[in-house]
Amino acid sequence: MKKILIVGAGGQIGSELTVYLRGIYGAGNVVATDMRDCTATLGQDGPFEVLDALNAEALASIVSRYQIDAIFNLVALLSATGEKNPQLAWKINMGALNNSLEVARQYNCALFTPSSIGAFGPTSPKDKTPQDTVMQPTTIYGVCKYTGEMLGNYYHQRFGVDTRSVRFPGIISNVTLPGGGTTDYAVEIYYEAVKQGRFTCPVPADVYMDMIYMPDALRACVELMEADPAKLIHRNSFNIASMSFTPEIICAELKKRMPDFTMDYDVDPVKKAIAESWPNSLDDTCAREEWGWKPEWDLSRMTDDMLEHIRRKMNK
Ligand code: AKB
Repeated sequence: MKKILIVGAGGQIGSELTVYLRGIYGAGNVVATDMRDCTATLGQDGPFEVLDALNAEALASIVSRYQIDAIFNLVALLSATGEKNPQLAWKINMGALNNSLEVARQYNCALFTPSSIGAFGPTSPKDKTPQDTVMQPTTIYGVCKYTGEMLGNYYHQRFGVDTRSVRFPGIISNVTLPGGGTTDYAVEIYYEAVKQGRFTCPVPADVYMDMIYMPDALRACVELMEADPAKLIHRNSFNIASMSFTPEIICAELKKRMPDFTMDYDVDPVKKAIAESWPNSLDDTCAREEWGWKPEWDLSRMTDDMLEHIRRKMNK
C-alpha cells in the first residue's frame, strides 16, 4: 500500500484531497500536514502533523518516520494575494516546492505539485491555449508556477525524481473556501446567491477563465499519479480543461434556478489585470492522450450540485 504525505492539507484542495486519498489508499496511509493545527478535522480518521513546509528538516523527518512514497505539495499563496506581497509569495511558494523536491530526491518519493492557468501570460495564445507554447506570466504567482514546472522537469531529468503536475483552472468547491485567488469569485457567487440572493463581482463581466469542479480536480490528481510513466511525454505540467465561462455566463446559469438572483460589479483592478492576462480556455489534448484525462462535470451539473450542498450547509 502506498504511503502518501499531503503538505498544506488545510487549504481548499488539501482538505478534500485528504478525504479522497484516504478513501482510496486507506486512512492510515495518508498523512495530512499543515502549518495550522487541523487535528480536529484532518486528524479525525487518519494521521495529522503540524508542519511548516519551509522547515526542510521537519519535512524530511515526517517523510522518514512514515516511510512516505508520494508527496502532494499544495502550499501556495494564490494570484491576488501574491501581488500584495510578491517577496512573501516567492518565499512560501518556492520554499515549499524546493523542500519537497529535495526531500523527494533524498527519500525516493514521487511528487505532485499543482501548476495553474496562471503559469500562462498575456503573450500566450488566448483560446485553446496549447500544451507547449509561449509562457511569460506577469504575476508573481505565475512566475512561481512556471519556475516550479521547470524545476520539476529538472529534478526528473537530472535525478530521476517522479515529478508530475497539472495546470489547474480555477477550482470550484463547497467544502473549504479558496482564499486570495482571481477565480475565487466563481465559488463566492454560489454562497452569496444562497445567503442573500445577490453578488458583487470583482471580475469584469466578459472575461473568460477556465474552471473545474473539485471532484474532477481530485480525480485528475490520482489518475495522473497512477498513470503509466512510459506513456508520459510531458510531466510538469499538463493542461487540463473542463469548462470555461465569464461572470455573465455563471450569473445566467444561477438565474435559471433563482430568477430573483442579481449581480452587480465592483471590479478589482488587480484581479481584472490578472484575469485578462490568463487564457480564455486551455487545450488539454496531451492530458487526454497521455493519461486518459476526461472531465465529468459541466457548468450546469456543477451549479445544481453546488446549490444543493451549500443550501444543506446553510440550512436554506
Ligand atoms: C487563482 O485564482 O490564483 C487560482 C489559480 C487559477 O491558480 N485559483
